[in-house]
Amino acid sequence: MAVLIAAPDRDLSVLLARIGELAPELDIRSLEQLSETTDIDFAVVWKHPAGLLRQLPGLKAISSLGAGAEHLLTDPELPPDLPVGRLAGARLAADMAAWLVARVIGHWRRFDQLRVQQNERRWQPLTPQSPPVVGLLGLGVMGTRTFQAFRSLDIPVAGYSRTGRGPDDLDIHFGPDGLKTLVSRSDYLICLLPLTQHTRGILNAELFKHMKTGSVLINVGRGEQLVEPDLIDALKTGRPGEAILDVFSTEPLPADHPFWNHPQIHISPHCASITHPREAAELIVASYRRVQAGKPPLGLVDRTRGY
Ligand code: NDP
Ligand code: OXD
Repeated sequence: MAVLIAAPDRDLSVLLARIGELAPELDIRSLEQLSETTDIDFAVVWKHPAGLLRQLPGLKAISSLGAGAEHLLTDPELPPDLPVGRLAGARLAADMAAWLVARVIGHWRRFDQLRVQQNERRWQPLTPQSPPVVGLLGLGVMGTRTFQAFRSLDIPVAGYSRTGRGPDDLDIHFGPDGLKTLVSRSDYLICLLPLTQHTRGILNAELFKHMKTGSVLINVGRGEQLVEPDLIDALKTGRPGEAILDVFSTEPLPADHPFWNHPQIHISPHCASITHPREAAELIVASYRRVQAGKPPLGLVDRTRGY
């Protein structure tokens, strides 16, 4: 029995070495060592090549190498009853929270203006405005850790989830009216939703109409959740006033895409939080041990719900 780890766009050397230290008895293969495939019973994949799953008839379970699993659920070759897991560890969530706190605080406290003043040798302390209200769309592993990070700084937070589930001490909205209420209160609206048939295109012209003038949209969920032409139009109205985007419908963002040099858009290349090789190694070993014991993999995804 063997585990395949397939992530063509990642350097897996640290991950594979760490698994070797943690569980030297495991037969771990990468895409480069794929001559024999019938004995692979667990695969951990990220942006796997088309056709890969067809070559793995012995799979008992599969896991995303990251938090999002939509890349697996949309593979037409995914066997219908195969349990699908994901790796959403504490480090991944903490890195996401840190990134979002940095983005919001840097914008609120006007770090870019301080740089301008430095360039002009101008000594002018900037008095902070009252703390902004942060609205979180999605209160799962990533959203909950992000809430805790903002809460620790006494920044007001409100949240939105499908069922109204989320941290006990958070003001949580749900349903279409709940979404409008949350959006209309937020100075920074952060999308941390998984990509599903219900969240595809959720950041659209209708939602932007409810945003505060001058507010900031931050998307770290998935690019397909944003209707990109709607955002370009909405920025002209000031609702939102700016957008901070880490994920895009097409990645890498094409060289001629209008987002690159839009003055109100700040982009990053899908790196708000990236699976940590050492944390992933521990989670993969733990997940495989569960599968070997006849249990579901870690972070079992509800395939009907889509996350
Ligand atoms: P979880 O599955 O733990 O949480 C999902 C959350 O979204 C839950 O609160 C769920 O609500 C809510 N939700 C799902 N569908 C809807 C809907 N239709 N309407 C309202 N709320 C909904 O996911 P994670 O927190 O672990 O990760 C979220 C996403 O973050 C990932 O899927 C990935 O796309 C993205 N991500 C991006 C990274 C980056 O670097 N840019 C890094 C890591 C993750 P409920 O609980 O009520 O069902
Ligand atoms: C993830 C990601 O889903 O990096 O883990 O986007």
